[in-house]
Amino acid sequence: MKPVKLDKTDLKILELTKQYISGEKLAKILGISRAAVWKRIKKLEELGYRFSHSKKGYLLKETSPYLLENEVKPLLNTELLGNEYLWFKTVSSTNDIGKEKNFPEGTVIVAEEQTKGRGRKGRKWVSVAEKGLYFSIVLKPKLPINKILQHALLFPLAIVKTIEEFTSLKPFIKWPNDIYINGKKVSGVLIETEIENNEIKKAVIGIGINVNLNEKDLEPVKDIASSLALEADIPIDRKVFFAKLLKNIENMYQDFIENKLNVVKEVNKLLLWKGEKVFVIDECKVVSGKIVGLNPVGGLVIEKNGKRKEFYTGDVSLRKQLSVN
Ligand code: BT5
Repeated sequence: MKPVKLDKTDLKILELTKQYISGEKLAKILGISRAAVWKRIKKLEELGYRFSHSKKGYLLKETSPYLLENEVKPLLNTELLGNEYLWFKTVSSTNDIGKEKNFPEGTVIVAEEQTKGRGRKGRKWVSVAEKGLYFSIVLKPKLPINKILQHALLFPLAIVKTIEEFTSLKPFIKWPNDIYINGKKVSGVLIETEIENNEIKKAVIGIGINVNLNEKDLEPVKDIASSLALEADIPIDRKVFFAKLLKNIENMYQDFIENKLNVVKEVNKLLLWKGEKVFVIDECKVVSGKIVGLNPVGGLVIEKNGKRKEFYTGDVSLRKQLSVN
């Protein structure tokens, strides 16, 4: 699988076809044959652009709905995230790509569709083509391992902030990595890290967000999942949302690295099921209790009969609806 990028000639075609232009004239300006022009138009159509072809020539009628670099970059005002930007129409999992090579920090890998999208512990992530956001970011934070959990909580926090900026919805964070709206999951984060000398050497942050999925799309996870569009009752512009989210992640990441953001405090305010009775499943061990909040390093604190227990990994479910995947 290779990432797809438009080259200068493709971009020039998009520019020149904003008005009707004949194939002959296009070929002349671009210094290529008419057959080559036709081939490129075909390629652009496969990438979601729509042209009208008539006696007058070509006219760009619709821009691509895909999160291609040339579509997203003009909306993006980040310094680090997206400097290296890889777009795939289909991929097994964007995290697999992120782990493959030594990409520079800030590399963003995005796909319209994943054939093997995954959650934690090998669980499946439903990735319906062109309707969600499926992407990974490569970071090299050089943080000590006791900050791993706080670093991980940063991403759900940035997702919540972006949803709040975009809609009037009230998202919550289900510790440690899910976003819930009105009791349903709309997003999940999968972080895969390489540790060396007790430091995070590389982290691949995989983010899945149900942006414009409808009920039928969510059939495999019905009853537990929803999408931003379903909850907000309006379609969401994926390109603008994505650019905003990357900016929020970058800002929060930089603030966190510079000790200017107390992630635990912020996530504590957004914690799902605080004060409610839950089960925590951690490596086959099931513990029940009431959620108290987070401890200073981001671990989940549960209380039962006056005794407190702290968790650093695991899955939380409400006592009344225990679900083990
Ligand atoms: C997660 O795992 O929630 C992490 C999901 C991360 C997905 C992104 S997409 C880009 C990158 N590339 C990847 O391959 N993955 C990342 P976990 O907490 O283990 O939750 C998985 C569970 O969520 C599943 O077992 C289902 O119950 C549920 N689920 C699956 N697909 C869903 C969806 N689209 N929306 C809501 N819930 C879903």
